[in-house]
This record gives sequence, structure tokens and C-alpha cells, in this order.
Amino acid sequence: MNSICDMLGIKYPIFQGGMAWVANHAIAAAVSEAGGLGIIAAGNAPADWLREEIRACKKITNKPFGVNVMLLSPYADEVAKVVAEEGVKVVTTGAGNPGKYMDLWKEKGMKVIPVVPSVAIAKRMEKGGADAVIAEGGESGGHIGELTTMVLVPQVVDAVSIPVIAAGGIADGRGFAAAMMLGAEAVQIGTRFLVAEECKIHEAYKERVLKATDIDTVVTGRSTGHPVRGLRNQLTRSYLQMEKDGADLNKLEQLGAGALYKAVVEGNVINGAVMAGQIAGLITKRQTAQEIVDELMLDLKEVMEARVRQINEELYK
Ligand code: TUI
Repeated sequence: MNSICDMLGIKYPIFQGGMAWVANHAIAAAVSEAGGLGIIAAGNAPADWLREEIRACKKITNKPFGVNVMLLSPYADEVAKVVAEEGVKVVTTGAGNPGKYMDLWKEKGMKVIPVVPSVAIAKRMEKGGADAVIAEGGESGGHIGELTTMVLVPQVVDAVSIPVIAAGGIADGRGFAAAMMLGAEAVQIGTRFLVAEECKIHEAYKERVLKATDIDTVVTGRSTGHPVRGLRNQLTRSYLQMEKDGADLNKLEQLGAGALYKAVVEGNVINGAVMAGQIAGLITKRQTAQEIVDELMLDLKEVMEARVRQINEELYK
């Protein structure tokens, strides 16, 4: 059996990305019901909100689901406790080192799977007791590292003995197959789930994702040390201009603060942060989470088999 499916008790090696303000119990439960691993994103939300979301998720599904703890959150300490108290089986982390919560989570028998942007951080997480790591390339939406998925995944696979989940730039069977060929045991997909029927973000956000082309994302915040990828709009233009002009950190943070909420909840896709990955250009249809998961699994098999056939017939004839 696939090591990640085995470890987590899921049917298919597909994680839904823990997208702040986006990934609530509804989409997480739908992905888990479809056989993948749904993930509720704590983002910057208070711990009580998360507790309710976890309970709501358990009402819809008996299948395993995870929680993503965003380590830059002002509520990270309380959120870490709630995740342990509520008996969540899987926790993923982003935007930092989860070291100080490791004992609490491991005592409860939870599986801890940090997102890592480099080999050095992957090794540190393995040493610290992580059960697996998500190697996330800079093609991803949101807060990103420097390396692409193509170069990060095989180097992390070689550097650690725990399973590796690939993230960044994966939205169909071809990307899924490529990630598995790089040595990943599973994939994490964010952007494609933005347009899932069960993903209750503002319609304007979904429309921007559906209409995006290959070159529509930009990275802001490289100068602040918190690079974030999203769809180009008035916000990203102002932000990049201010960075170019050498604006101070406080001013930039003011511009960014609350920007994701503005886009996701209020549908302000002009002055809000429409975080999405570079693969948005490939995403053109709305589907249920079940349809997305089923199609990914079907296409993975087809792509793999067709390529092996082609290679055998053409290169080794
Ligand atoms: O976390 C993400 N993506 C995100 S978080 C987010 S919300 C946000 N809120 C406020 C400020 C910034 C973002 C939107 N998108 N992806 C996982 C990820 N983790 N990407 C990069 C990292 C990362 C970076 C440094 C993980 C570990 C790390 O260093 C660990 C260490 O040892 O310091």
C-alpha cells in the first residue's frame, strides 16, 4: 500500500491544501469523503473558531481529516492546543518551525506533517520527529519558498527517510504523475480545490481563478522576507510599486493586512489578495470535490500507463 495512505488511513494520496480563510470544514469534509485528506486551515483565526470547524467536520465525515496550523498566526499557541484536545489525527504546518508543539502533538499520537521549502528545513523537521514532510515549490499560491517543485521534491526525497508529499503546480493527472515520478508518495493540491462546489469562497474569487492564464500570478513581498503568490490586480501592482520605492515594512504590512479576507469573503478581487498558484491557468471547470479526486486518480493511471507504453514502444524497441 502507499505509505501515506497507510499512515493516515486514507484511500487516495491526495491532500487538499490548508488554505487560510478558504479551507473550512465543508471543503475538508468533502475531500475526505472523496477519499483524499481534507484539511481545515486555521490561518489567522482564533482557536474557538477552529474548535467549531473541527466539530462540524466530524459531523459530516467519519474519515480522517487534518488541520493546518499557520505558524505566523497570533493564535498559533492556542490553535496548537485545540488541535490536540479535539483529537485531530493529522496536523500540517506552514510558514515556520513547529518544533515547540511537537511533544504535545506526538504524545497524542497525532501525525505531524510540516510544509518545507528546502532540504535543510526538511532534515530539521525529520530530526524533530515529523512523520512526513510536504515539499512545497514556489509555484504554489500564498506564502512560498524559493525553489520550484521540480527541483525541491527529488532533493528532499533523497535527503530524508520519511515520506514526502509534493505540492506546488499540481492540478491534474500529469502533474500528479510527475510528482510521483520525482519520488513523492502523495500530492497536495490547493488551487484546483478553490473552484470545488463545496468550497464556499466568494464567486468573484472563483471566476478569477477560472479565467486566469499561465502568466497571471505574481509574487509580492520578496523584499519583506514573506513572499506571497497571487493573481495580479490593483493590490499587487500597488504593493510591488511600494516595494520598488523602498517602502518601510509597516506600510507594506498595512497594505497586506486583511487583504486575503477581503478577496475570499468580500469578493474584492481588485484590492484583496487573490492567492493562487501558477497552475491556475490550467483550471477551467467547476466540479465537486468527489469529481476532482476521481478525475485525478483516473488521469494519474492513464497518464502513467500511456507514457510507459510509449517509452517501451519508441525508446526501447
Ligand atoms: O504557509 C504556506 N502558505 C500560506 S500561509 C498564508 S496566510 C499568511 N498570513 C500572514 C502572513 C503570511 C501568510 C498563505 N499562504 N505555505 C507553507 C509554507 N511554509 N511555505 C513556506 C513555508 C515555510 C517557510 C519557512 C516553512 C518553514 C520555514 O522555516 C522553518 C524554520 O525553520 O524557520
